[in-house]
Parts: sequence; C-alpha cells; structure tokens
Amino acid sequence: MKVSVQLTTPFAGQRPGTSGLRKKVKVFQQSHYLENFVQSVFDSIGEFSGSALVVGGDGRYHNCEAIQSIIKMAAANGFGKILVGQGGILSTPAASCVIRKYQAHGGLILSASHNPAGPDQDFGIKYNIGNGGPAPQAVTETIFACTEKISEYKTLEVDDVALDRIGTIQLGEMQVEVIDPVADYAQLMESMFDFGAIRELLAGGFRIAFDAMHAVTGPYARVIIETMLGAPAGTVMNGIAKQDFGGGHPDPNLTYAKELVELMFGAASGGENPPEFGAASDGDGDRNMILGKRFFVTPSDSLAILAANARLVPGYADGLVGVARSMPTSAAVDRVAERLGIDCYETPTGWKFFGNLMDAGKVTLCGEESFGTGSDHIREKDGLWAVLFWLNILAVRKLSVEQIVTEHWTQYGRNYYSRHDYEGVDAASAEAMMNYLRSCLDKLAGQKFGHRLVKLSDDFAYTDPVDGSVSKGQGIRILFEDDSRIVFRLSGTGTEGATVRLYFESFEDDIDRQGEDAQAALGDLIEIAASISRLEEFTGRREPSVIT
Ligand code: VG1
Ligand code: CO
Repeated sequence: MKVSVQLTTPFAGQRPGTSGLRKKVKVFQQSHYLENFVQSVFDSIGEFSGSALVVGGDGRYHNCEAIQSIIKMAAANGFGKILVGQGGILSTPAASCVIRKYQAHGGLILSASHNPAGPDQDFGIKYNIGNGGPAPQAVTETIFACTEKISEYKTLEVDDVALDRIGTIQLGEMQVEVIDPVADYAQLMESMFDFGAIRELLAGGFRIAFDAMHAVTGPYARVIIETMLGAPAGTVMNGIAKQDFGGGHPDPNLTYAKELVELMFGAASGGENPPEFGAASDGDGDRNMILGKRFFVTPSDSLAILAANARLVPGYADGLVGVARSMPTSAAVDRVAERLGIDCYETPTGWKFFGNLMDAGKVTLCGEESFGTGSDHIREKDGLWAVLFWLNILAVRKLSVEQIVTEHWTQYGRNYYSRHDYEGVDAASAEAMMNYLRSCLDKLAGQKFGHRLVKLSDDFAYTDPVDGSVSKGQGIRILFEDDSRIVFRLSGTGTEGATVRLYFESFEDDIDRQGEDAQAALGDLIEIAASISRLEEFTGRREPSVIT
C-alpha cells in the first residue's frame, strides 16, 4: 500500500494542557488539525518501527473519525501493530492497562474526560508513553514544538477499517488487532481485589448504585459489578454509553452527578432507605466519587482512607512503599503516611507527575482532590478501581461508609476541604488576577487575617526527585500557621475562557468539632481568599459555579 504524504501548515495553540490537547469538536473537525497533532506525536516519541500502538477513546462524538485517521497514519508511519478497543472504545485506565500488558510503545487516548461531548462540545487527544502513563512534560513540549513547524504528515489512502468485530485485520505492513475493551482490565481488577468477599457482601443484601453518567464506564461497570460481582441488574445507572453522554456533564461531583446524589441522599425515594454505597465515574473512566448513605466522602479523605486500609486488600497486603498527592489535594493522606512511616510526595496538578514516582518504586497510591485516585497497578487514575477498593474495605470491615470516615477522623483528625470553581471567566481577567496575586506574595507572610497568621505564600514549583525536571508556576499557595491554606490556580483542561479554581483547607483534631459542614468550617478562609485576590473586582463573579 502506498504511503501518501499530505502537505499541511501549523495550527496555533496545539500545546497539551493538564491532560492532553482539548478543544471544541469543531476545532478538531478542521482538516489536518488532528493529523498535525498525531504526526507531531509520532515525530517526538523515538524509534517505534515495528512496535505496537494502543488506540481507543471514551466513545464521545468524533471518536470514530479520529481513530480511523490515527490507524491510517500509524500504518503509514511504520508501526507494526495497532491495538484498538472494539468500537473504538477504551477507558483511560483500560488503555493504560493494555499499553502495559502488551508492552506497546505507547498509546493515543481520545477523550476530553469530564468535559461535555457532542458536535458543539469538546474533544481531546493525549499520548501515553510505554509505562502506560501520560507523557511527561518534556515529551508534551517536544510535541508542541513539532506542531509549530509541521509541514507534512504521512497517511494511507484506504477505506476505513471495521472495528465492530474482535479479530485481526492487515492494513499494509501493519496489523490492526481489535480487542475486547473490557477483558484485560476486568482481569487485572480481579487479580487485585477479593471478588469473593465483595460478592458475598452484595449477596447479603448490601445495596449499591453506580452511575456511569452515560459515558465509558457503562460497559466496564456492567461486566465487573453486575456480571462478575453479581450485583442486581440496574445497579449500574446510565450504563449505555452515548456519543453526547446524554447531554450531561460527565463529571462525578455533587453538582453534576445529580441523579446519584438524589438517590443516595434519599430525595429520589422520598427519603426512604437509600443504598449503602454509591459511586460515579467520569467521561473516560478515570475519576470516582464515593458516597455512603446520605454521606459524601471528599476525594482527599478517600485517598487517605484507602491508604490507611490498604493492607485489607489482597493487592496491597504487603503495605505501601509511599504515597503521593497533588499540591491542592488535602493533607489528610500525609497524616496517614506519617503514621505508616512512609514517604508522601506533593506534586503539581495532573497525573503525569506521578509516573516517575511509581516507576522508581517510590509510591504505591496517589490521588488528586479532583476525584482522581489510583495506584501503581497502571499509570492513570482509575475510577472503577477506587470503587472496588472501597467495596473490598467495606466487605472486610463490615461498617458503613460514614462509620469508616468518621472513625478515620477521630484517629487522624479531619482536614476540612472544599474547592470552588469559577467557570467561563474571561481569560484575560483571570490572568490579571493571578498576576496580581503573584505581586502580593512577598507581602503576605507574617500578616494576620482574623485569627489566621500567614506562614508562607508562594507560587508552587516542583522538582521531580527522579529526573530532576523543574515545573514552575503550578498554583499560588497561602499557608497559615494553623495548617490551614488557600490555593489559587487556573484550570488547564477547559476549552472556553478560563476556569479559576480556589481550594480551601483547615485541620481539626478536636473530635467534638469534626462534625461541621465544610463550607461553614471554611467560611472565614473563603472570605479571606476573596479579599486577598480581589476576585469580584477582577472577574465580576461573586459566587462560584461549582462547589465540591
Ligand atoms: C483537572 C483537575 C486535575 C486532573 C485533570 C485531568 O485539571 O484539576 O486534578 O488531573 O483535570 O482530569 P485542571 O487543570 O482543569 O484543574 V481528567 O479526569 O479530565 O483527565
Ligand atoms: Co477523566
């Protein structure tokens, strides 16, 4: 088959953000747009001829078109094999699992994760390296540099490849292997968790609900939770994946996972007996939200609780080597690490910063406040994994979710935590506010706000302990003497204007004062943040659009 060389010119703005390149579908539909990026990836990842590439996505609008282009380009560029999920489907954690299991050179994941899907919504693509994890910043910067000077790309002019049946198809010199998107991942989960104990728990009448939010975890959850673990049919809600995710916003938080939240807090059933455990995942299956009966577990607490209980789970019976969390994530896990006598690393936002730590054997578990938790079983955060981890703990401990969390607070103290998002803010105003904050950094230490004394304020920078690479400008921190703090950053995953994120945390070790509502407990910090940053003056906003 003849390789066709297409002439092209660069598109501005193809720099990957927190997690790959995310733009409106309409942007990706411009001819050569995706191809320029894919060729830039191929030109940045070293020698791969004859080796394998993994491709799949969350099934959103434009997924299939993008995959067909990638398959033809991979063949023209000399890959020996492409592993693609049936129907073009692979959740982000499943893609990571497949890259590792079949020792692929890397993988391309098509997703804009928690961003809405559909012709007028978002699309995305990211490259994961051979360890199964997101390409580190050095690689994404090389890719970006290539996109700025690209002049041609290679493809094959052939018909689309049928992806609806499992099996192998020859395309020029390259094999296209269409794989079951669920099987390898489900097998990995079964090897780590005590499925027998969870099956028994569920058979004993312990009721659970899982909301796939019309996105990619539907097929995975139906196989694992309903078929393998025997939960009653219907346990998986919104389990049929749709191209537009049912018109929703597939972000598993208290605002967007409304149906599940109503069920778990009793509203849907008129206040009657909600399930004992509820969970949801996002568009591409790497996030998780954990709920108990009328009870919300913050992602930061969830990470700490998984760490504290890890030895109860077969896959972690030997204990943890270390843990890591992103900077804005609460320090709840730090307290567990301290008691376990293991290291705890603080990284910038984004899963790509955990990969080196896991590869070097420095950490086993890691997590982010943004509903992301995971471990070194793969190199991505993993929504269903977190759900199974919780179910395994519940099966062993035979307590309610609420009991496990409140008991954890009595043992370690409670880190009150909340994040406020201001979405769709004018980008220039958001930048101006961040610059203003940067200009205040020097003056803040030593100042008192109410009863809180500022210990330190800075723009977070991280030096990777494995490869020495430095990442600057990762978020403004204001740390107080009493272990409370405020963090400001701009989102790196949005596609419209800017999203300003404010993070609040305070610590309470007095058991009698651990039962407050988080917004109330953090009330003065929320006011301090507004006044220090002049938020309303810069953005015109008084209230956040999402509170988690
Ligand atoms: C957000 C989260 C971050 C997460 C990233 C990708 O990034 O804050 O913790 O790693 O999304 O998650 P940002 O830059 O918008 O704050 V996913 O599930 O969208 O791949
Ligand atoms: Co995601």
